[in-house]
Amino acid sequence: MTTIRIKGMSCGHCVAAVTKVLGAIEGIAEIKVDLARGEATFREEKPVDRALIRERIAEAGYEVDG
Ligand SMILES: [Cu+2]
Repeated sequence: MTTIRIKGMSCGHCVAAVTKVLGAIEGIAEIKVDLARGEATFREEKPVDRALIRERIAEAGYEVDG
């Protein structure tokens, strides 16, 4: 599993939005977003470009940290 830190999530709506964004990226599966930890964990069915993840998360109004 892969874990990334995401800044800017503050409620269940944010969790749903981030989950949806990640779910729309080909190769990402089994997404779990932890609001309290500010983290998203998922399985990569194939290598996924980190820059793409960063870009899509930013488009939704959040920031991948690190
Ligand atoms: Cu929110």
